[in-house]
Amino acid sequence: MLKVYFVADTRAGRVIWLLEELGLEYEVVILPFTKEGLKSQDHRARHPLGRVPVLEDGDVSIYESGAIIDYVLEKHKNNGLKPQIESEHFPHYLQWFHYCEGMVMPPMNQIVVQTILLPPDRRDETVLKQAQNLLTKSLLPINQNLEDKEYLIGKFSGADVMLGHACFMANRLGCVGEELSAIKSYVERISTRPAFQKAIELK
Ligand SMILES: N[C@@H](CCC(=O)N[C@@H](CS)C(=O)NCC(=O)O)C(=O)O
Repeated sequence: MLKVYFVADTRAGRVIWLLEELGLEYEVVILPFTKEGLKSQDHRARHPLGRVPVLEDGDVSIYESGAIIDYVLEKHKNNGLKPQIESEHFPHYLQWFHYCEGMVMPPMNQIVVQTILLPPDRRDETVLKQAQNLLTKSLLPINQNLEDKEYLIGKFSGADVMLGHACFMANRLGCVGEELSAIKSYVERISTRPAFQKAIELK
């Protein structure tokens, strides 16, 4: 059975969300977001940096949320959540799928570091402001794309599992302002999906 190494309120939620959308059976190992939980020898054997998510599937062990999502869609079940290569939606599916970790997550990581992870005396207001500006710039094209669509490529897809989850996190961090109203509606839409709710409620 598929086994997901998971920490609540992290990217590991993407994997649970997808598995729930597809109705696949899986087992979850919930790790605490602590040094002992993630940087143990056992977990470093699964992920050299001691991070989540990790997916185990028999003899296969794989990390990187995007790789895991793609692996599951290719290897296990698709339900139309990944367009065929011939589809007109395929290029933009790839674009939004990779835009998540490539453009949105780097400034968001920095915001989390500067507002939550670092002790107050080590936080840097300039770094925080730069990250906030960069995140807003990165969110603008997503907002524009969603002005005439319910989901990133029109219908719900694996790209939403990646980037929709990132938009949800950005909104929760207070980084989705009124000028990004299409993203706000998108986050509300995603939040009504039962599979998403399961992933977000898992603690
Ligand atoms: N690009 C990786 C990022 C993995 C990652 O940084 N995960 C975070 C949680 S969202 C983590 O495990 N952090 C623990 C740590 O930094 O010690 C992915 O998409 O899986």
